[in-house]
Amino acid sequence: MEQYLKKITKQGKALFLAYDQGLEHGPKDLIGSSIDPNFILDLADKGGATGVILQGGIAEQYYRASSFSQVPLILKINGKSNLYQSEDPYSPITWDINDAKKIGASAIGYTIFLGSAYEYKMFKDFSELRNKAHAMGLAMIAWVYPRGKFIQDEDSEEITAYAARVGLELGADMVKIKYSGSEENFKKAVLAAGKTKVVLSGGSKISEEDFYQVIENVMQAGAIGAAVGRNIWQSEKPLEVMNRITKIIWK
Ligand code: FBP
Repeated sequence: MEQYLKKITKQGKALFLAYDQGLEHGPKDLIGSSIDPNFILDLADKGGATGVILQGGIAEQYYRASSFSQVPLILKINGKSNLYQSEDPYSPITWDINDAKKIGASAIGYTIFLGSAYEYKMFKDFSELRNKAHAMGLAMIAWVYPRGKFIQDEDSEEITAYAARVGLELGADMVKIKYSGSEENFKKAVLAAGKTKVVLSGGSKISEEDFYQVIENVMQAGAIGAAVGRNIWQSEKPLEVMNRITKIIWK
């Protein structure tokens, strides 16, 4: 619901700097300066992000203690490593939601692996966390990633629209979904999400020009913005990339 999104949007649009990949993928993703959480917080601040996405440990040790805490914190409240490669993934809760405000959170992010054998557990976790988040005045963002042995193509038009719809059905204020290949395809996902706002989930690093085109396409399709990690901080000029993305989102 829109009332919860005020803190993490500007004129109804959003650009989140995602930085939970150290848990999801390991330090191999965190090339160059991006290994240092302070570098990311500085970047989020200078690049005008409307939110920074962190796991609780980094939020507690860096965000709370920093002068950058004017960039709203989106606490990523579940996560898993990629060392145990289950055909059907489950992402456990990693932080106590009751402490979310203590570390300065404005919103909660939760991953659902749609189609996994453990989907039912993630639906249950999500629903409980959502109710608590709203009672605390925090927005609830669902990362909905179709994944598991029954998912043939994680990025197809149909499955992406299904992921977006699940965000609406489960009462997410915002749903974060992967790119489905074209503006036309993505439009169907935005339509399926109804009143739940849609943001693009960045994905692995591609050429900067190609990435700007993806942002352009999803904005044309009706998304309100993007949550981007690797395509920003794996660039040699991360601030420049953020500035270009910002221009597309707020044009
Ligand atoms: P990126 O822009 O780097 O893809 O970050 C978005 C994100 O959702 C992160 O929050 C998360 O760590 C990562 O993607 C997970 O990606 P996957 O599960 O596809 O490996």
